[in-house]
Amino acid sequence: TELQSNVLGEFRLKDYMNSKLKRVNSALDKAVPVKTPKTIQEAMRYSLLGGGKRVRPILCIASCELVGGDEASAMPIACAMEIIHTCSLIVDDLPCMDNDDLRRGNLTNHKMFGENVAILASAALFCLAFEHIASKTKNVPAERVVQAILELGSAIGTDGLVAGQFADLESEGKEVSLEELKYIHVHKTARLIEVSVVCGAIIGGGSVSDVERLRKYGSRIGLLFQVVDDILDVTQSTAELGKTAGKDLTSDKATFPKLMGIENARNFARKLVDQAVAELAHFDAARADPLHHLAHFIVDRQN
Ligand code: GRG
Repeated sequence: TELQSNVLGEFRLKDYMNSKLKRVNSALDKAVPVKTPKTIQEAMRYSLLGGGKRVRPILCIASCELVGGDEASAMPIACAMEIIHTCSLIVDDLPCMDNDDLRRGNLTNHKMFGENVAILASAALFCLAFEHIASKTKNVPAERVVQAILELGSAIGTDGLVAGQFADLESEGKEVSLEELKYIHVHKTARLIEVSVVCGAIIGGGSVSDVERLRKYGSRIGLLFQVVDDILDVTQSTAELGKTAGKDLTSDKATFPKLMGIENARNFARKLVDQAVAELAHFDAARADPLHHLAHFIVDRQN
């Protein structure tokens, strides 16, 4: 396995991520079989299987393995993270929200299937996520599964994703403070990443203190993810200036570089990655390699 080769030699994140990605994609493919109503199933599959880095499921599995669990136990809930993520992207792209035509280089779900189908596909994906955890998780004590479902539910509702999206909507056209911007992204982006790590640790049988350390790790890399996204928006739109100007230059959306300056945003990103990695110091170093490198992957990524 990836961990064994890691103990023997140098850890290769690319190989690790690619092998996890393949198995996550194959599990996701099986999670939504083509059946009736065909249009809804097709719309669900269209958004779920149309690319994406699969960062959340990979983090979930890596966290489970860090505390001694195995990939198979975490796979159903790891898939649920990607299913919920996809569902939130479909909603976020709708005309009544961000009104986007493109997602992951393809037409958005409502552009492809119409708004009515997109909403139904999103609702169906949402239900599927929980059904999938309950029906497909094997050889894990039921208390762990229930605890993980509780964590997931509370991370995406009014204490999580929905709260972040709502704060984002309400901030439109207004001056946003750094505190408000953090609130938006802690809820909108960080909580799903955090809960992916937390649920992996719970399913894998991590102790309470392991879970809490990994929760901190997850919250830092979750926020880091958005800070880096904002930095990439600036650097990539500057690089592409003249071709297709990036979002950051064409909208007055608040971003970390805008509110704190690009250098401070970079420093903030470094601070978050350091804080995240510090939480891993309590674990066996070789076992923590995947999460260690994943944190650096998030800060170094180019898309
Ligand atoms: C219906 C669950 C649900 C929520 C409703 C719409 C909404 C509330 C929340 C939207 C949250 C949102 C769109 C957050 C942005 C998250 C984000 C950073 C997306 C980009 O993630 P990547 O880079 O994308 O992981 P890929 O394409 O690689 O998956």
